[in-house]
Amino acid sequence: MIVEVEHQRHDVDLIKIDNDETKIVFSNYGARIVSWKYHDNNIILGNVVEADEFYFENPFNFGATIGRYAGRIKDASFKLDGHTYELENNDSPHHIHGGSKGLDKRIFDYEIIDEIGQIKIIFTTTIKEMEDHYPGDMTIKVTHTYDADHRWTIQYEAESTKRTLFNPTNHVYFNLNRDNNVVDNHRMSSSSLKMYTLDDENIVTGDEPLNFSQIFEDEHILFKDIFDSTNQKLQEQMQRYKGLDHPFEVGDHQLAIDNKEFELLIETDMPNMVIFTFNEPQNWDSDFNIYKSHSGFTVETQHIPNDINMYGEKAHSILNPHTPYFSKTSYQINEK
Ligand code: G6D
Repeated sequence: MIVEVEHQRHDVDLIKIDNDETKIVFSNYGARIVSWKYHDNNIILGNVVEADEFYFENPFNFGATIGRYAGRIKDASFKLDGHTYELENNDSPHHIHGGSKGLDKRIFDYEIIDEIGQIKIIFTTTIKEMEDHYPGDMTIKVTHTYDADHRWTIQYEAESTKRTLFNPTNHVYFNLNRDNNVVDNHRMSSSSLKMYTLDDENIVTGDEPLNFSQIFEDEHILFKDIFDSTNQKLQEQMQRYKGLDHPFEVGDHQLAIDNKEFELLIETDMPNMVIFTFNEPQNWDSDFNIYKSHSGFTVETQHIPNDINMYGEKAHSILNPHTPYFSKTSYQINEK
């Protein structure tokens, strides 16, 4: 495996890893993935342009590390230890993606470790309570590892000076089609798939999740069959959102997504995955916007969004002071 660094403008670096059949590129801007190719096939979105301008402008958080809190927090507000914290309502009236000072907008420091059979990039940054209005100053480490088996692993490590919320994810969009046509032909497979429903403002309802094993009676489920389902509750969600933008509970913390040529295996220690099928990309008025509805899908591993307002002190996203946070997710690509 070979690794090299390319410096762009605005302090943005690209860290390019070559593993023969596959090539992957990361950046210090948002500790993000920029490109992942299997031979000539782009398997993630964004790799058409490796330019810094694209990532600064892009409103869809392509490939970025998202935090402190990945999903929406209802009414941009939460209570912890009897104190009410008001966050930025950047998805008015709600808060999303950690706000405009979130991890995706930061230039991280980094160090490259070239080991036998794998290359690690350790990205580090700090975030202060004055910047994003969550309690506590934090040190954050995001390690991207790429190994000889074409597996990309992300490890999140963090520590806070005060009791706070921490629920990060990565916002990469995949498309396994050689022609990069819409992802409706991709299948998702897991031993169990349960989808949480959303109200009309993208907030988790807390209702019993929809059990896909009962609706589809198959372990392999086509995205198109989900979009066109005649199951009343699922149809209502698909009509409202024009696709998936939903948290799932996934059997054994493992999900496979495939088309005829490739299979993507996702494993995580997180209990939930938010699957978003890029439903309305047309709202971005830019020459960079070459995307249409369902041009890609995300698999954002995390604790269920808005857990702090649903479960209070029992929310898993609460991080105690001076207590190390750790979580890990991997994505592996195989050619069939
Ligand atoms: C997240 O859930 C959200 C979407 O609603 C949003 O449009 C996207 O990020 C950019 O996945």
